[in-house]
Amino acid sequence: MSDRQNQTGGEVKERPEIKKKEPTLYKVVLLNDDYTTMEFVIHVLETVFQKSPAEAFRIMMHVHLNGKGIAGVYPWEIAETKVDTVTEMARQSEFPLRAAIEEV
Ligand code: TYC
Repeated sequence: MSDRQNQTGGEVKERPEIKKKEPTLYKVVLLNDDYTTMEFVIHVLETVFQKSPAEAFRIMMHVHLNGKGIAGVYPWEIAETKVDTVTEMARQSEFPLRAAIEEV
């Protein structure tokens, strides 16, 4: 192997492998409706979004009073899976609860 192959043009790469791209994050929001029970929404927040009982109650009341509220913030594929899980849990329990994704 010739020496020339390992020579650069003199440029120096500064930490080229260290810079990491942050994933774009998305909000999963819960939407209010008149029929889903408060208890069910709290259950969803605790099981799908890993909220404490107190935080789940707070978020549920925020959605109830304001129309919508943030359940969590995630990279796209995880946000999509959370929405699918909420939709399927609501369907099985025959509640109209809906979740949506919004850009942060
Ligand atoms: N508004 C519902 C009720 O009074 C409770 C509720 C809260 C429903 C949050 C949906 O995302 C929701 N039973």
